[in-house]
Amino acid sequence: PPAEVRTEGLSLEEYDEEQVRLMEERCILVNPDDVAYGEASKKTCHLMSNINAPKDLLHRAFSVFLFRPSDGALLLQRRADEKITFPGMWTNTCCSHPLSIKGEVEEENQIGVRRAASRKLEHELGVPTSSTPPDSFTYLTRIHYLAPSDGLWGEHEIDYILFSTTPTEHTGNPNEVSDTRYVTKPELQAMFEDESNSFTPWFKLIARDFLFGWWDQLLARRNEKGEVDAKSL
Ligand code: DMA
Ligand code: MN
Repeated sequence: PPAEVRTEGLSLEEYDEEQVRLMEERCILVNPDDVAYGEASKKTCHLMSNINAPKDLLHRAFSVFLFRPSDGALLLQRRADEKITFPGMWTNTCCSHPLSIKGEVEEENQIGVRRAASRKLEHELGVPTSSTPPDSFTYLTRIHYLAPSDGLWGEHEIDYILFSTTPTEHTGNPNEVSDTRYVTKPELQAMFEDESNSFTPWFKLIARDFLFGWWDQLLARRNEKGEVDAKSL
């Protein structure tokens, strides 16, 4: 195999070619206070051998929750089987990383993370970036979590949680997403109770600790037409 897939003594030749290519993206390394101090490849950042002590590698990420404005249903995606980490699992609308590139390393008003969210909503779900300008996202909080995927791979992130109620259409990029579904709160509860579904660990964590409370507030603040607006949070 070519040299670039043999780095760190690990062959990626068994994996999807496009997903292997994306492993060369440059993520932003941060300390537990989210102070950026460098960059490393997506591959380096997601190997458990680098996440575990003593390396303790931690990087910056975001999780978008897109709600349909007309009724407040949440758009879920199922990760493609091609994904190297957490394949085939149901999760929130879109997750990824701000990259160590001009524009996405900027921190004021979470602008870099907002730009990355807009970029990836288009890449994964075909949402035009024109419908997701940076100020269309409501930043709620950031969480620090660690979750192994399969022993070799995992996540260790400071994850910025963004809500959006921007009106939009979507289509799944099949290399990223194998299914999408709008769910109401009770429909999501029922999905969680059905043991045949698998969910990403960060989605389960965010749902348990934050999502349902904020979703209640979103629905409680509907306007006279019954529409939800993430800016009301
Ligand atoms: C990484 O998501 C970000 C979080 C919050 C888990 P991902 O694995 O979907 O990233 P990407 O789409 O860049 O592969
Ligand atoms: Mn990550």
